[in-house]
Amino acid sequence: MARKGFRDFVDDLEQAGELCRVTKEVDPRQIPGLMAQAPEATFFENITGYPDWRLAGALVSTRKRLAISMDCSQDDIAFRFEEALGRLIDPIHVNEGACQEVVHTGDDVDLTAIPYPLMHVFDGGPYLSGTLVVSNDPEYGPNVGSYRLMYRTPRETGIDLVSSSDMRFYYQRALDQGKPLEIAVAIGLHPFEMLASSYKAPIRSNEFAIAGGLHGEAVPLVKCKTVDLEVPADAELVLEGELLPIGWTADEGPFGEFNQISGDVKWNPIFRVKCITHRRDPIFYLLQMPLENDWLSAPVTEAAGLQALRVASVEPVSIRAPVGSCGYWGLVASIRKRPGEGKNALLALLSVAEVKYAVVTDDDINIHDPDELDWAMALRVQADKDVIILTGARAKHIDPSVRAWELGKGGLPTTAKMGIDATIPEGIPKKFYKRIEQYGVDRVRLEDFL
Ligand SMILES: Cc1cc2nc3c(=O)[nH]c(=O)nc-3n(C[C@H](O)[C@H](O)[C@H](O)COP(=O)(O)O)c2cc1C
Ligand SMILES: [Mn+2]
Repeated sequence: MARKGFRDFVDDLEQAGELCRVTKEVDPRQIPGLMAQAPEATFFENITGYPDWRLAGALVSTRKRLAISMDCSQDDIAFRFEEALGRLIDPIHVNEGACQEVVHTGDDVDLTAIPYPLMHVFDGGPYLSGTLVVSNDPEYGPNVGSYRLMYRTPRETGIDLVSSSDMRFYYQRALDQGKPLEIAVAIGLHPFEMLASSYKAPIRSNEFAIAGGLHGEAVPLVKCKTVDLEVPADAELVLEGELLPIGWTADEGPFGEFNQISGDVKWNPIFRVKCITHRRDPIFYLLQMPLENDWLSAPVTEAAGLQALRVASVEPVSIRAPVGSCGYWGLVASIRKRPGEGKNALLALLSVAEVKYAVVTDDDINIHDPDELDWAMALRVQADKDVIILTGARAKHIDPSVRAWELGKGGLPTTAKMGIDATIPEGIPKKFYKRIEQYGVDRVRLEDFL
C-alpha cells in the first residue's frame, strides 16, 4: 500500500461520501459555524481575503471517519494502532519537500496571512488546533507532540504547555540554561502522523517511527530552513521558531478544550515565529475541537488499555474509549474471561494514564452497542462485589470534579477511579443467561406474506 498523505485522506473521505465541499465564497469567520452544521467533514474552496488558501476540517470528528483514515473497521481501530506500535519504521531524510515550496522569513512572516478563525464563543483568540510540533534535546533526541497555539501577534503565539509532556520537559531543560527551545510546527498531515504525535510514547522514542508503523512505510522528513529540526516533507504548512526562555509567564486562553469545556486562562511560554513555509497551493487544516481531538485520543487510550490487559495476561476481544469520556477518561472492554479476570482486567485498565472509569464484559457482549452494555451492567453486576473504587490516583487538572483550583499554583490533583465488572459472576451457570430467540425466524419469509 502506497503511503497516504493529507490530500489522499481528503480524497478518501470524498469517495466515501463523507466530505462536504463548499465552493461558494465564505468569510473565514463563517467557517466554524458552517463546519458545525455539516454532518460530513468540510472543505472550503473559496475564502474571502485568502485567494491562495483552501481549508479542510472536521476530518475525523466521527469514529467512522477515523476508521476510513486507518483503512479498517471501527471495531479494529485499537488493534490496528496496537499493531503499528509493534512495527516501528524509522523516518527517512529527503532533500526537498512540498511543505517548503513557498518560504517566508524576516518581515514577511505574518500569521494573519493564514486563514485561521476564532472557533468558540469563549475563546481568547483564534488558535492552531491540529499541529504536529517537533523539538529536540541534545541528550534525549527528537520529539513529536501535538500542542495548541493561540494567536498573539503576526509573529507570536502562545503554546499550551501546562500539562506534563516530553516537550514540556525539553522546554524546562532549555529554560534552566536560560536558552530558547527551537520548535517546528507542521500542519496538514494524515491522521497517522496526528495519532503518532498524540501517543504518549516513552521519552527517547521517535514518534515518527510510530507514524511509519501505521503507514507501513517510512515518513519522509525534510530539514527546516531556520531551525535545526526536521518536519514531514508533505505537510501543508510549517512554522519554524523558538519558545522564548520566559517560563510560564504569558496569559493564554481560554481554549475550547478536549474535555468539551471552555477552559480557563493559563500561564504559558511564547512561541516566536522566525519562518513560515507552505505548499504553493496550501490547504489549512482547522482541526475541529473537541471531537477531532477526542477521536484522535481514543485509539491512544485504547491501545494503552490493550497493552495493559496483555501484561496482566487477560485476553481482550474488543475495547473502546467512549467519546463521551473524551477518548481519555473511560475504557470499556470485553474479554475472554477465566475466573477472577474481570477484576484483573479492571485493575489493568484503571492503570492507564488518567482513565477514571472502566467497565469489563464477557465476549458475548457487543460493547459498541450501549443497549448491550446496559444489559450486562443490569444483569451481571452486584455492586457490593463487582464495583472497585480506588482513591488518590493521578489526575488531570481539566477534570472539574478533581477541584484543581483549590490546590494553588503548580499543585497536582488526584482522582478516585471506579471499575465495574460486568462479566458473568463466578459460580453462576451460563444457562441462566440464555438469550431469547424468536421462534421460527428461519422457517418463514416476511416478503412471502406481503
Ligand atoms: C489535537 C490535539 C491537541 C493537543 N493539544 C495539546 C496541548 O495543547 N497541550 C498539551 O500538553 N497536550 C496536547 N495534546 C496531547 C499531546 O499531544 C500528547 O500528550 C502527546 O503525547 C505529547 O507528546 P510529547 O510528550 O512527546 O511531547 C493534544 C493532542 C491532540 C490530539
Ligand atoms: Mn515524546
